[in-house]
Amino acid sequence: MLALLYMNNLIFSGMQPTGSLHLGNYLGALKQWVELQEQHDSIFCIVDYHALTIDYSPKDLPNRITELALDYLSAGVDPEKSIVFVQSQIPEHTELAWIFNSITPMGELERMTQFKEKSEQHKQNINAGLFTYPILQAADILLYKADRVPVGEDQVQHVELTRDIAKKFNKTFGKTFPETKVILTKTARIMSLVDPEKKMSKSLGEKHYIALSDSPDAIKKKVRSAVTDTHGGSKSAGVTNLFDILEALNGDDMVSELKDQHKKGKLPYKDLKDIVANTIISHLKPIQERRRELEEQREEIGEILIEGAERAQEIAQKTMEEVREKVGVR
Ligand code: AQP
Repeated sequence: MLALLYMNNLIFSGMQPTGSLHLGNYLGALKQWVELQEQHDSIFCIVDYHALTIDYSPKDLPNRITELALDYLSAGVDPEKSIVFVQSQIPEHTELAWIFNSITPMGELERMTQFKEKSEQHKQNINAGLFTYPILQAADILLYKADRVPVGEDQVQHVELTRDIAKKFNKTFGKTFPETKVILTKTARIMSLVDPEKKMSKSLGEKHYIALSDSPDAIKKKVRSAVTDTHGGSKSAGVTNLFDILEALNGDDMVSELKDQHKKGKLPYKDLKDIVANTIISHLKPIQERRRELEEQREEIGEILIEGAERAQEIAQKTMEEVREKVGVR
């Protein structure tokens, strides 16, 4: 159990409960969370307030939160080793976000690529929350004084902003927060199977991603239809993506041999795709089995999240006492 002390080399990360997780979420973030928790104190959050910034169903949200918790645990996040909790259970997240709102220049937020992309995708609902999303994210991270944030490449800009906010706060009010850094995997950006110039993403549609819950047949079908020779060049973005997926799941050795065969023209795309599909299937099998077991114990998921929130709030309250004092709102 955590004492009322900040932890060294603390890891913090989170995901939104916005639907089923895909291979990009897994290889960019979740897989490394599971590895990192063995060496570091770790906090993994379900960031439900972030999910309110795009159209969603209030009726479905509680179930989505449970589903995401199931995804975390079945992938190997261990609540005995890490704190797992739901963001909205701890009001200090939004309290700190408000304070950060008041020190973050509008111009910094206007530069954020995710805001530009999401504004394009959700033209009917460009709300202020979507704009200030990275400030809430900075509050999520800094509330726990986290040193490292394991995320995919698309989130690097937000973590850089978190660092800028920490520096600005420290300069204005005195040293309080660490200058948090990102931890990326070697393949921090998994691309869409159909449009390999874009990152694998739920909102592109089902054919673009492998869901962690996809059946072996669905995986084979999706990988077989993956785009390969888009530019007719020696190695297209689609082929690179298939090798990246293999490397992330299987390590370097096997992949360098296959790359060699590919270079020599001895690896037909059909064979490469079969290897990729089978590798994904065998990697996801134990995760899917574990998920089926955990689905039988849904009430325990609620208890894990309550206990996680209690542990997280001890730290959050301590930070906010310090922050309130420093900004003069005691
Ligand atoms: N394609 C990707 N490659 C590597 N990492 C990725 N992540 C997301 N896509 C890729 C990482 O997954 C974590 C989850 O972040 P999120 O909850 O904010 O989900 P998201 O990025 O919004 O996921 P989608 O599929 O892209 O959702 P939509 O389409 O709804 O916007 C983060 O660490 C992220 O970097």
